[in-house]
Amino acid sequence: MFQFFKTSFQKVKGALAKTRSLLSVRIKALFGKPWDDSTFDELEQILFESDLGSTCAQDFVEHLKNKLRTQPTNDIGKILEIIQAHALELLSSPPKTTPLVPALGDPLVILIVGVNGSGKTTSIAKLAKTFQSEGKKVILAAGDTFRAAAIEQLTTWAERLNIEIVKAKPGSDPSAVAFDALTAAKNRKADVVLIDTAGRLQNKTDLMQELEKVRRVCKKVVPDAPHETFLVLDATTGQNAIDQAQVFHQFTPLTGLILAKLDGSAKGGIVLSIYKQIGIPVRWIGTGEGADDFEPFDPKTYVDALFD
Ligand SMILES: Nc1nc2c(ncn2[C@@H]2O[C@H](COP(=O)(O)OP(=O)(O)OP(=O)(O)O)[C@@H](O)[C@H]2O)c(=O)[nH]1
Ligand SMILES: [Mg+2]
Repeated sequence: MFQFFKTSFQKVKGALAKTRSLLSVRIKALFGKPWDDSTFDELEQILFESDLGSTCAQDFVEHLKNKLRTQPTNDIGKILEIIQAHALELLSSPPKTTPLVPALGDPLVILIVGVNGSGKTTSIAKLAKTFQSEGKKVILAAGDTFRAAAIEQLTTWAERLNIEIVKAKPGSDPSAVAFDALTAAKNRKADVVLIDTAGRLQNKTDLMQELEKVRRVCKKVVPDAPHETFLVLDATTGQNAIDQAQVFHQFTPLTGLILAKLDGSAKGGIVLSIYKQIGIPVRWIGTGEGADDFEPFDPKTYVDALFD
């Protein structure tokens, strides 16, 4: 057990190395020498550059200012503690959306959405492996029928992980693939169905209508499905990710976010901004391209790794 947590922390810490050098290392240097009011402007800039966004960066600066006014200290350890505690409080705020629990005998249906190249298919493989390691029977639905390569990519993962996949010819209706996958899951008593979707269509309206249809058709087989809808965000895209989350959430109620490619990003502060601005919980983080490079999002581990 202890070994698991240690590994998980090390992985998150590794993924956040770039952000840490931009964020906590600079904050330590900033408050490690005599400071005055102008120091807080520099702090705001550092937070902004780590992708907290302006609202969130200002909130952190105000919080620290207030704390230091009532309990003045020059101890950098204590100053970091104030920032860390504030981050943890933000990340522990209750989510605005709640996932549904499948009815007895029904599979858990998770719809995976996100823009082109954000990391959807890879995240599906990672989720599948996680459920598989818990002894669950998983079925993949190749709902990105827009490109032949997308179906092939998911098929390769399914073969590698030895997981069943339901697919159709490129160009066919994704909702039909979802219907077949859910029917197969019911017949074969599978525990989980993961549905891949296209990230790019002719335009936003087409994409949202397609997702809406997939949701509608899922309900014909499993009335409450999809129980979860995860939006995959590419952490390297920074504040753009916030806009994407807002657009998707407007059309397709999201129950959680998967933040992929955190390992390549210097913008790990985006997580704080996400909680401040949209309130949809980050559920998983992607820390690399392999099926094991995936960690459940834990606020404490994240904050510890960010400021370690
Ligand atoms: N470093 C890193 N790379 C990742 C991660 N997740 C995905 N990738 C890579 O990002 C690229 C795109 O990932 P996909 O899973 O194909 O993304 P997608 O959203 O399915 O893309 P489309 O199907 O084209 O819309 C691939 O090269 C993945 O290997 C991650 O957590 N870390
Ligand atoms: Mg894909």
